[in-house]
Amino acid sequence: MSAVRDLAARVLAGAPPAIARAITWAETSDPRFPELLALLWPRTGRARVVGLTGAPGAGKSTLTAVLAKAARADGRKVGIVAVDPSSPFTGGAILGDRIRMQDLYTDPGVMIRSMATRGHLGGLSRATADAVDVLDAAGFDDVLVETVGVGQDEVEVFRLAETCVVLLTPGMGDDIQAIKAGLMEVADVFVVNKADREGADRTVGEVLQMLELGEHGEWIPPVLKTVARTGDGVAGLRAELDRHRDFLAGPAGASRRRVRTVRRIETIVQQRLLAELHGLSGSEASMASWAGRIEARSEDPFRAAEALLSTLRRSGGAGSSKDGVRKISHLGLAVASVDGGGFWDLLGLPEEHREEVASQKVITSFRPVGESALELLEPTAPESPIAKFLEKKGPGLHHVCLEVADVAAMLAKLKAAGVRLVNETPLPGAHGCLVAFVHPAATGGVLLELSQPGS
Ligand SMILES: Nc1nc2c(ncn2[C@@H]2O[C@H](COP(=O)(O)OP(=O)(O)OP(=O)(O)O)[C@@H](O)[C@H]2O)c(=O)[nH]1
Ligand SMILES: [Mg+2]
Repeated sequence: MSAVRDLAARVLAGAPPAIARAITWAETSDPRFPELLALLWPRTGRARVVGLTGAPGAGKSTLTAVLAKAARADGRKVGIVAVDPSSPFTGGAILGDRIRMQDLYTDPGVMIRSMATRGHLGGLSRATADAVDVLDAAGFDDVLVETVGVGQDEVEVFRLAETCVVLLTPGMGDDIQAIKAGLMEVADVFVVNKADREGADRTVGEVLQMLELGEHGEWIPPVLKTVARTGDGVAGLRAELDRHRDFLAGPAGASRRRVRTVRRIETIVQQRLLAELHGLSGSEASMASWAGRIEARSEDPFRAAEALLSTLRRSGGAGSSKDGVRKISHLGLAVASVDGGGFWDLLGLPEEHREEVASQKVITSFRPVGESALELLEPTAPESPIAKFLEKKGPGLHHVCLEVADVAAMLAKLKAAGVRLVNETPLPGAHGCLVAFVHPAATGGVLLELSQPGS
């Protein structure tokens, strides 16, 4: 079994080290993650995802812990994703009056994971969405996502939850202004936490007033009071979360899910395009020179973006390109001996060229077919990849080879897109070509050779 399949199987079986590793792959944009997610995807979509956001210190972690404990009491498995560098979930454990977070850390039915907020190239929401999917596939019934509701990134993260809870605390009029701007339209439930403090009712009143002025659809966000430290009001909050889940089971939920899925695709496309741009040779210099001209006011940002986009398109988007694919170079057939070619002679496809390729430990025999060719491959040593192939699968189609103009550029592009490669740098092949192989996992099952003709 491949390493990725093996990891997927262990994630699906709920093994904590495997889950942690899979989330690390998501976080670091590991090139194997797309393949992993493809294996996990059919088993996602079952977890209930609730996001909690609010100003630093509003009580998000405390409330998350209380919700997690309540879910555990119902026998549900809980995943917690803390997208928050200062969260107690990242730093260790805190002690509330009644809430012992340590219990969560030692409970095998709970998995707590913090996400670093830096180093995602703007892909924090993508990485978090991926982490949530991993937990979902691993069988966690509830996934709670805690974020500090400040930056744009965090709002994006928050949007990926099915139900978004915004926490406020008494006497935070300014925060309400801020929330109005960014979170108003994504909040499904408002919670005024620390209701043991003075002014909670006034804050509730302010939110209600704001809701009356603002626009909302069919769902009118409820405004609740909680004391996360003691658990007061949490039963009411859970009831509202249930009610919202029921609401989402209807048509409004379907359209909301659709918006979220589309955003998800868009985020990936956006990141891929940027990665491809950065992977183009000379793009860094070109970017810097555009920036210089823009700052000197001889060019403008839109023209720069347009020019860079057309470079990208030329470099391979539509396949019509400098480093793009030109044709099928040949089909590689594994055989015990290249001498038994009578059948191909009968077809009128005589051998044109025979050569030993040391790097692959094979003898190759080329029989041209129009613009392409058949390449018969005979192993020269037991450790030759062809010998192994013959042993495992017997003679037959071994690979498809596409001719590209620039194999290094194509490899860079594939790598940037997270495609699994057998060779990250080109090797010398037959005919003086430069070649590299792409893993069958990336191509739908067939080993793919990329070959750049020798000069
Ligand atoms: N009085 C009172 N204190 C609370 C309540 N809920 C949480 N706290 C306290 O508020 C402090 C911050 O709580 P956290 O749960 O860490 O808040 P947070 O929003 O996760 O904070 P950050 O992750 O740092 O942004 C802690 O000392 C909690 O014990 C509450 O309902 N009443
Ligand atoms: Mg916290």
